[in-house]
Amino acid sequence: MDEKQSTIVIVSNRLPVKIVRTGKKSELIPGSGGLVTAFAPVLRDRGGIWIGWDGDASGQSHKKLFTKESTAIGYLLRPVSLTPLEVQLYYEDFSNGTLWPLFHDFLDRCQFQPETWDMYCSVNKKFAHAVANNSNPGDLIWVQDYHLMLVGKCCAELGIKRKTVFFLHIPFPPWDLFMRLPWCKEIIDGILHYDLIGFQTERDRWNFIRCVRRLFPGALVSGPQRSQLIEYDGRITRVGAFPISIDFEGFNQHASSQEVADEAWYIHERLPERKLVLGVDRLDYTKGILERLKAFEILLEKYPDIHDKINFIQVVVPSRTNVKEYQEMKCTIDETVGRINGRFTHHDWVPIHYIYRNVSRRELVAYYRTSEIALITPLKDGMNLIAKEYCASSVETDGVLILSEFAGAAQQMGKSSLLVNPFHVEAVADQLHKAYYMDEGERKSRMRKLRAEVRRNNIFRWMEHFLSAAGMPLPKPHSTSTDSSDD
Ligand code: GDG
Repeated sequence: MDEKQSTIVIVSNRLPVKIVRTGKKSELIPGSGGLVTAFAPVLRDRGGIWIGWDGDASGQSHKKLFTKESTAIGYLLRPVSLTPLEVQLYYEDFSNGTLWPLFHDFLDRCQFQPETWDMYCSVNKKFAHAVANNSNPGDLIWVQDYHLMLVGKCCAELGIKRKTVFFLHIPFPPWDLFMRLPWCKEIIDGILHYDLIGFQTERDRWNFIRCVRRLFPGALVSGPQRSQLIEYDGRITRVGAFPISIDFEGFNQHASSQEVADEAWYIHERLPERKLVLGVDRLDYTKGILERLKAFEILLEKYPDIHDKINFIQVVVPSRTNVKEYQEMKCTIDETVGRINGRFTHHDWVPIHYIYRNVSRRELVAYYRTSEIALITPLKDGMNLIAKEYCASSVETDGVLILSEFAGAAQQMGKSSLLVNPFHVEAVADQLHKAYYMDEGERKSRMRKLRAEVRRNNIFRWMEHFLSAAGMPLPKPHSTSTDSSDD
C-alpha cells in the first residue's frame, strides 16, 4: 500500500460513486442509496478507504480515474473490476436472484444454480485480494451486506490477519426458510469467520442464532442477548443488533432551509386544500408498491368523503432496468396507476401523482417536508431509511407516519407511527383514513416522539456503537446531534 495508513476499510459490492462519460471524458459522481447515505458523512469526517466494484459491467479498468479523482470525494476509493460473466452470475443471479428474495422471504422467486454459487465464492475471493492489497495489519476491515458474506473467510484463507467485521443491511430469514438454500451451511460457516456480525434488528440476530444452532450444534452461544458470543472451530464471533440510521441534523437543517421551504410551498400551492400522502421507493417487489396502490384504491372506494381532498404522490426510483422481471413490474405499476386514476379522476382532481425517476435531494426533502402523511409499507425491509428521513424532515412536526410492521424501522418507530400489515390492504386503507382525520395534537405528539428517536439514534451513534463493539477506538464525538428537544 502506498497511501497513508488507514484505520477503517469499508468493503461493499458497489463503490459509492458512478462513472459518468461525457464524450471522451469520464468523471465520478456520488451515487445515491442506503449505503452511501449512511457512510459518506462518517468517512468524510474521519477518513478511510472504500473498496467496491466500480459498476462497469464491461470489465474495463478505471484505476487511473479513481486515483485521480477519489481524493476529491473526501476518502480513498479502490475499485474492483468485474467481468461481464462475474456480474451476471455473482451479482445478478446469486446475489439478486437467490439471496435477495430468500432473505426477504420470497422463496418462490429464488433460483438455485450451482454455477452461480461457485461464482459467488470466486468473486468474494477477488474482493479478499483487494483487501490484502489495500490494507495494513492494524486496520479494521468492515464488510457490507449480503453480496460479500464470505470475504472474511477468504481473507483468513489468504493468510491475511486483520480484524474483519460484517454488517447485514437486509433482514436475516427465519431458519426454516434459510435451510432451503443448498449452500446454507457454507454461508453460516463463512459468516462465522468475522470477529463481529451486526444485524439491523433483534429479530434478525435471533434468526441467525437459530440457524447457527441448527447447522452447527457444536457451536457455543453465550453472553447477554445484546452482545452474544459464538464460539466455534477455535474462533469467537460477537453478534449484535445495530439498527442503522440517518444524519438527522443534516435532514433537519436541509428541510428548514429556504430552498426546500420554497420548493415545498410550490408543491402544495399547486395542490391547494389537499392532504398529500407520500410513498418513495426503489423499484422492487419487496417494497409493496402494488399492494400500497391497491390500499389507496380501497380508500377511495370506501371513503368518498375524502375525494378531492387527498393526493397520493408515489415516487418510484428506477432500479435494475435491464432485468425483465423489473420491467414487467414497472408496467404493472404504470397500468395500476392509470386504472385507478381513470376510475376516480374528475374536474381538476387526479388522485395519484406518479413520478418514475431519480429525484434530487432538494426535491426529495421538499416532498418529505410538505407531505402530511408518509405511507411506507414494504413487505419486508432490513431497516428503511425513508421512514427516518421523513421524520427528520418533518420540521413542522405534524406529519403522520404509516409504517409496515415488517420494516426493521418498526422496531424503533412502531409505537409512535400507525403500524400496518402491508398485505392487509383494507386495514392500510383504514389507517390512511385515520391519518387523514388525526387531530393536530395527536399528530404533533407522535411526530415529536419519532423525531426524538431518530435524533438520538442517528447514524453517528450507530457508527460509534458498531465500532465500539468491534473494539476500535471511537471516532471523535459528533456534535451535530443534541438531545435537547425543540420539537
Ligand atoms: C438497504 C436495505 C436499509 C433513493 N432514491 C433516491 C434517493 N434515495 C435514497 C434515500 C434513502 C436511500 O436512498 C434508500 O433507503 P432504503 O432504506 O430504502 O435502502 P435500500 O437502498 O433498499 O438499502 C434497507 C438500507 O440498506 C440501509 O441499511 O434500510 O432496508 O434494503 O437514503 O434518500 N435519494 C435521492 N434521490 C433519489 O431518487 N436524493
